[in-house]
Amino acid sequence: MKIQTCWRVVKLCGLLALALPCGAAPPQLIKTSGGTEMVLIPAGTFVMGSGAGTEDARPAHKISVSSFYMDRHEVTQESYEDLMGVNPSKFEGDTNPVEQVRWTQAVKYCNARSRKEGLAPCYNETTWQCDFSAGGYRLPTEAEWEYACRAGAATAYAFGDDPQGLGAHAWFKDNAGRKSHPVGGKRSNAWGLQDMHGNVAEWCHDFYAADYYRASPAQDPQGPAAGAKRVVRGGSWAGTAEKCAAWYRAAEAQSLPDVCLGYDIYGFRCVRRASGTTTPAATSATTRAGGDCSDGRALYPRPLNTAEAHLPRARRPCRQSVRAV
Ligand SMILES: [Ca+2]
Repeated sequence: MKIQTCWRVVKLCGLLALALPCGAAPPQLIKTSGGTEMVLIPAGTFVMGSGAGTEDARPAHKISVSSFYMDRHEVTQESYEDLMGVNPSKFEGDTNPVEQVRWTQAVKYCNARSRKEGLAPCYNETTWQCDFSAGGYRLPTEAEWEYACRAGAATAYAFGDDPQGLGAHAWFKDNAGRKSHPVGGKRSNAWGLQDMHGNVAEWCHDFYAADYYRASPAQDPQGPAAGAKRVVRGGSWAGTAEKCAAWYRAAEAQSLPDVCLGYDIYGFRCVRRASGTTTPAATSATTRAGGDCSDGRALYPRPLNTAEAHLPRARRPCRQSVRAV
């Protein structure tokens, strides 16, 4: 079901109100000048973690999050290669999520995407410090990620508690066939985000600490000041149903040198702040459709034919086939 159709149905049924903070407007879908779909996540308060979860997911605690924009999908291999010039992925496919990316590579992509769109980069690429006041792209905080994954749900998954429903919403161990899949192939959550559960596990900004929830700030927590690992969320094509739960916490060293140690399950998506900013670089897909294709590979159609797919990306044909959203 198309997202706009889905949201229309949800609004008609009056169910969206259950997934939104009181009085909040329905999430808005935009398209950046670089061609990426993002959802404006409304500010709100939710219960993070799980009292029935693993030790590091306890205690469940109330967190407030400011509004922000989040990529509707995991960053694709095409998007990553267009900006970074390489595709490190094991499971190749333009619309598959990029994987085998370290945390440090993910934040460099965030900065590159910011520069391309004329936004102030968030990350210092020497110290890896993040300027949260900058207008550019960054990785979501762990709290932002879980808030967006839940999309108003207090259950283990965005759709409920029963893992039997996970197959319709996620690529995970039971249905993925030991590989990643093109983004957006499973059902959206109530806010229009896809693959938050499964496909590739997603790097978050935060350092990981097992006991962080015991003393977390209640407003926009940004994780511990230091740590040995970074948070990874959502489970992956290799993960069990439990590891795909909204509350489940995983962590990995930000720059392990050996890609054989599991990086083919790690990808990411970007966010950028919404409060105090306009939406520069955001143009509607309706405007983009039929444009001159002068500024982005994202306008390329899928799939390319065999001959086109073997051309270097810069030489692939430019066609106007983007569907308005
Ligand atoms: Ca994911």
